[in-house]
Amino acid sequence: MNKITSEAKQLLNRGLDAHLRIGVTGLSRAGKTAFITSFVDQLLHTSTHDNLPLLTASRDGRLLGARRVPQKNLLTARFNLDASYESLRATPPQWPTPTRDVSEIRIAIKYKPRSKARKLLSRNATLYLDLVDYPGEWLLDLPMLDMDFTHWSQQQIHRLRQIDLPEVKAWLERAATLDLLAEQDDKLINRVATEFTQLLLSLKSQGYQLIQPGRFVLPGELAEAPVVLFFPYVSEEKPAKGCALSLLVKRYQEYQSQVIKPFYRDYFSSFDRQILLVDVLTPLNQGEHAFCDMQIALTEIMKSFSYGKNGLLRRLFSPRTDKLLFAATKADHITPDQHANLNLLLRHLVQPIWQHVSFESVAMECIPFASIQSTDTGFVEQKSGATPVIHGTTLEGESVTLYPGEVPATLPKADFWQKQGFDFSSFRPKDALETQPLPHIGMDKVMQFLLGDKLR
Ligand SMILES: Nc1nc2c(ncn2[C@@H]2O[C@H](COP(=O)(O)OP(=O)(O)OP(=O)(O)O)[C@@H](O)[C@H]2O)c(=O)[nH]1
Ligand SMILES: [Mg+2]
Repeated sequence: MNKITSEAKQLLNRGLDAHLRIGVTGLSRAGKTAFITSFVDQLLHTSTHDNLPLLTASRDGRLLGARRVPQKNLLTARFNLDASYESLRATPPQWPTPTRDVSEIRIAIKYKPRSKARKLLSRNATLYLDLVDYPGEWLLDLPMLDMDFTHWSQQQIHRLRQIDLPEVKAWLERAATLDLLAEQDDKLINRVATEFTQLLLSLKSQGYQLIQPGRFVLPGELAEAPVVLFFPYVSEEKPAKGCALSLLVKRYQEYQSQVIKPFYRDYFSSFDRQILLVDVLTPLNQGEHAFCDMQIALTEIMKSFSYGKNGLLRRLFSPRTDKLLFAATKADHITPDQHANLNLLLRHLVQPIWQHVSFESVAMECIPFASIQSTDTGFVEQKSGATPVIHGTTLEGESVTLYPGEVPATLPKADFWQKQGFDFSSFRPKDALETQPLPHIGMDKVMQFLLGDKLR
């Protein structure tokens, strides 16, 4: 009894355990908005539906209900749940529109505690949950904190030279004609920087994910500010005061101190837990260049999670994340027999971080799932026996039944790309009723990992 009372006292004093701040990230179109919408929707319905059997508190009937409450952080935009619902409940249903900035939503979850200590305090307990949606692209900027302008420029130009596209060549040739040591004019810099941003946007639209600086393509409120108007430029000589190159260097340094650092300080280091959403299937379908690029971008992103004692992040800020989930999204695009392969492939992709980085008691897991299931699964009889299929409505409104193919269980080799055996279509969400929770695959497993222990 004494032990329980002292635990109860601790809980009272800490009070903190009743709050959980979860960072939701992923590259563009990874499925963050769909995820947060479904996460909240599942919680709002859990007292009336058996929609989360793998979330222990829900299975045990201890979740009493959930509701949206005003967020604490007044400086961040509110996650627009109503807009998402509006799209999903439109006729025909549509996916929510792309988002470009940080936003958050707070949910209060009321539950019956199982832990004796908590029961002593109260019969019902409340967990306040903040879900913060932020673009994974912003994590790609972390390595820039460790590089000066010259080093960064060398690396960028080297990277760009490896991309075989006419627009990249044209920009590199143009940049090579500039003499920024002689030039004083900031108009020229602004013009070339705008062209550089256009180039990054064009790369992004062609499936390239490794875009740096990340804010150039997702500037949020910084659009057109001088701090996002610079570009890589290599010079043998040191710039004299007042020349155009010194201006570039200054803007780069401002970007480091006024854009990258505040993001890590104000957001990243405040997350208790993080989920990194990875859309493995779209690049798998787009081909080798898209897949390799996603793999490199993911490796860069994961550097943000390597808190190791001497890691850059640990030195600058002290992140407090104790759980990190890698989740393969949109698993409703493949047949259930391929989910295990999708998970294995994700494991291979995140291997560099899993293996080499000391996580200092950060628990990790990989899960394949679908936030909003837009297909049904079944079998069709063929001569060779029953073949698993998925059935859904394409974005163009066509009803299709197909076997999308096998997901490779390891990183695909050259022969996979030659065969290109993967047939991926985008599906429209199913009709959604207000009274029913959104259909999902494995959201309960995701939730159990992220907050199951906080609902005991
Ligand atoms: N079938 C299926 N498609 C999904 C799912 N989640 C997301 N999608 C698809 O992926 C697209 C992008 O999803 P979003 O949730 O908007 O992705 P995001 O990460 O918020 O994208 P940005 O805000 O643009 O960075 C959607 O428009 C859907 O086409 C899912 O669970 N199932
Ligand atoms: Mg979004």
